[in-house]
Amino acid sequence: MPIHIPRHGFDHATPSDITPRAIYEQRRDLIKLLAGGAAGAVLAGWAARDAMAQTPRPGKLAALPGARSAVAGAVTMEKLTDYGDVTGYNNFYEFGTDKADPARHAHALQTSPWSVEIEGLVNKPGRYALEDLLKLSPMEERIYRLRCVEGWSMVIPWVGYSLSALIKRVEPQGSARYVEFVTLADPKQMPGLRSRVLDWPYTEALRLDEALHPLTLLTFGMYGEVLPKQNGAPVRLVVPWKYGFKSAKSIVKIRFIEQEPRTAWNKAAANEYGFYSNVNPDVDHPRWSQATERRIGEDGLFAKKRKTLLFNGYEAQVGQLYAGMDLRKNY
Ligand SMILES: Nc1nc2c(c(=O)[nH]1)N[C@H]1C(S)=C(S)[C@@H](COP(=O)(O)O)O[C@H]1N2
Ligand SMILES: [Mo]
Repeated sequence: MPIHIPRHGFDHATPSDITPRAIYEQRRDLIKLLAGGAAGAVLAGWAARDAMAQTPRPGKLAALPGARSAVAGAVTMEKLTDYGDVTGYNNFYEFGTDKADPARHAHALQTSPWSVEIEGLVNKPGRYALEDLLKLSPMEERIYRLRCVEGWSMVIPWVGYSLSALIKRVEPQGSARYVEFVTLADPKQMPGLRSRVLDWPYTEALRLDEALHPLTLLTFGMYGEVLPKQNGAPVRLVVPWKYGFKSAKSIVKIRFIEQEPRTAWNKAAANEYGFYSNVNPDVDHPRWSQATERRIGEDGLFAKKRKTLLFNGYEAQVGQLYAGMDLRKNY
């Protein structure tokens, strides 16, 4: 039975919040140490429960707990965005362009059975069943900021593991330079495909070193549960230092290629959506500034604005990937 934690106990990352977290981490380390011993099974159970205790579980979908991630930059102490906002205010154009459309229409999405085809320049191509992907590496919880190109942001506790675990498993060949993500495009399930707003299927891509970066999360859940359909069930990407549209939802194919591919948004408006799309307050979108953002749920819809951070605040972790590159040209 999941233990119930009152929401407000976790909503505000105040200094008084930080001490219990530190104690909690020490306890986890202790549990890990002890878990090797005879009482291992019981203690592992406690550890799993501890992981759950980090984040309030909404109790709406199947549980998918993840242990606190050890990856640097995986946790922000900012207040989590309300689950209702994270599941009610979405971009998922396959279900319509209005922010409320995905929550309204995504229930039609069949997420089981599901598989992801791995193809292109790898030694181990093939169709990977979702069940096998779920077991490929231990689940971690990562609290990441998601910064949408339109100027809003959220803070979400995602559950998944580094995409690098899967990439290493399929053994990219030396010529593989880019990783492309192809998402589901089924007109029977997705009413938004009737509109020509994008060239379906929605595709995205990363340079191989970006895809291998430990922060790049192959994501199966959020808030301790499997992903809601409007958030990209059953498997999506989350690339926290890039604008949200790089984080492709409902992935059906991962392709290893040599040349930088066009992406769905790049095809729609190349001057507005470059290949890199790293969050950058100094490079404006042609039609609006990127210097600030509004945090969903904070002080009303159009109230206070926050300063947008270079690489969405993950510069220490990912800045090196772009050393020597002109970020104005490679936007
Ligand atoms: N397949 C697909 N993936 C997608 C999109 C989409 O329209 N289709 N929208 C992107 C955009 S613009 C953003 S900001 C994020 C939003 O993710 P969220 O709704 O879980 O917050 O998903 C991204 N992934
Ligand atoms: Mo977005």
